[in-house]
Amino acid sequence: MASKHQPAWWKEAVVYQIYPRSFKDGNGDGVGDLKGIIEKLDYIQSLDVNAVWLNPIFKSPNDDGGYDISDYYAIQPEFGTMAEFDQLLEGLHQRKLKLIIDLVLNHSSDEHPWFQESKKSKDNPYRDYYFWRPGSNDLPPNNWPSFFGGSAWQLDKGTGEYYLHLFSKKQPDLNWETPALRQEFHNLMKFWLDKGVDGLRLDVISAISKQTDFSDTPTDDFNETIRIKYANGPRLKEFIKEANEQVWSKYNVMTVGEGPGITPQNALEYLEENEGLNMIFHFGHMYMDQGPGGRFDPIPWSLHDFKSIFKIWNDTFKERGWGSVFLGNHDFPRMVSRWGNDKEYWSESSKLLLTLLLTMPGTPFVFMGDEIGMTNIKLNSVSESQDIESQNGWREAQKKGTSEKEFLKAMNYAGRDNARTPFQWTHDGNRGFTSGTPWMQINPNHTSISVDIQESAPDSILNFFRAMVNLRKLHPVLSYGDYLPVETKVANLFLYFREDKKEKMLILLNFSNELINLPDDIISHLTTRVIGNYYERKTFKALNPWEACVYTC
Ligand code: ISL
Ligand code: CA
Repeated sequence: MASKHQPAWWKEAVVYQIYPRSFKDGNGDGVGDLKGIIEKLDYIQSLDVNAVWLNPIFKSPNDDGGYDISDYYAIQPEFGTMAEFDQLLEGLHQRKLKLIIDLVLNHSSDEHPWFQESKKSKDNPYRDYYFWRPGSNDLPPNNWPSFFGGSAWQLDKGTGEYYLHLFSKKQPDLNWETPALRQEFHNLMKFWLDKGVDGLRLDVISAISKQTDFSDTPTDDFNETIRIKYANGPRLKEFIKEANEQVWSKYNVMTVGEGPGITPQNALEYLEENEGLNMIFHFGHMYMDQGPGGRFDPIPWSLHDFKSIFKIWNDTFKERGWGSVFLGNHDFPRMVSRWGNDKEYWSESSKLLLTLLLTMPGTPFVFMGDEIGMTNIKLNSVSESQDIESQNGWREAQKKGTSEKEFLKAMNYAGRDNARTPFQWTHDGNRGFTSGTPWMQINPNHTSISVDIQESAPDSILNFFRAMVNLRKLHPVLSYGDYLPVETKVANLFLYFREDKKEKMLILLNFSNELINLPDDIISHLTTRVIGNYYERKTFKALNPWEACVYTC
């Protein structure tokens, strides 16, 4: 069946996400920076990826890992200078690599001049760049909870009103109802696109249109509140369409919107050709193991649910729009610790997850470190966390009488620190990341998980990743082909075909520590194995623990 999707670079790209603070320190202050990334351009190119997504690199008090921007036109001084940014962009382009920057337009830092002005008085010209509302009887305007615990409203004594902050109180939400604010952001996007940036990752874009009646949320389920109250606001489509008309349509730019709260039912509304975004990050699988209390209320996940979420989304984008696939990023625990087995089957399950990521429909986004199987880190106290979401989460948990031991368990399972430990370049200490003292402790298992160990080992995760990326490039069916999941009663088996008019491939994944016998009708398809994470298949009739293999049929 011919693909209905028009070809585009970003549909065929494999994107590599870099969290600059933790990738490579180029000046010895223990904090990753642009100079460090420039030093590692040849490594990035050796991965055979096509684009790099940088988490925010703009001036920020760093209350939330740079997602609190105080100057959208300036590089975070800790990360370097605009000259180094230009050098990095040039270095990427010379290697035929594209650059995607991360713009945070739902909120700014409270140290941004706009907010400093806005809070001065009720009639300040910048007052309506943010949302201010009177409370009542010392209570906030409504019951909305922040993503980071507590109320989403903060009282400002200066004018006696509350301002909205869906995230930390140092991240006041911007008011997109104000045309001057939207114009400011159109100018901002043009500035960075004129410099030659190839893509925009738009942070929490699903929340930029607010329901300005600010009525209470009717539910205690946080992810439900995101869906019905924070995301999918009445003017969201309009604001995206306007940005497309005013800016994106004038550039050959890829736009990917981070869309917490966007659903399979409404996603295509935001991806209309020439009106919408090119693609979105959706979170069905990423919230699957979060209970009603959100991240620090973990619940077991099931492969059954995991499979049905992938089916729902792959069906959504079968004819129109375009999907994105990620299994980890800077906001979630390491994929091999969360979905795999980072102990006895650390290598096999890392490779299995990379196989899934790189054989699914949609553009794969690989989080730095997952190509070498970096794992979660075990913090011994909450005070070791450097993530405001965990620190605030602990503050809220204490109010409910949760013990530190209990909270620490949830934090070590689900917290974002897991994804932000320094990249493990060498097996001997911090030297691979920094010549100084790293801003965050490096995972002690760097002695066995590091680039220098894996670079020359033919069966390493790193070299499997390279082979898997290459396989995806050689077989357009893995980008544009149909997705045909195989129904199976076997709980831990994940099987699916990818098919187009020229080719049919079968992907077999065993999400368990046990040997699994394959159904007979599957075995008949097993002609040529093109890649696998076990040297040779001990038996045709079964999959080894955490075995992943791809066959052409
Ligand atoms: O971490 C989450 C809460 O469970 C995610 O849902 C995340 O907060 C949400 O998807 C928005 O993430 C983005 O915006 C945040 C920032 O902290 C995240 O790092 C960023 O990816 C506020 O800017
Ligand atoms: Ca540095």
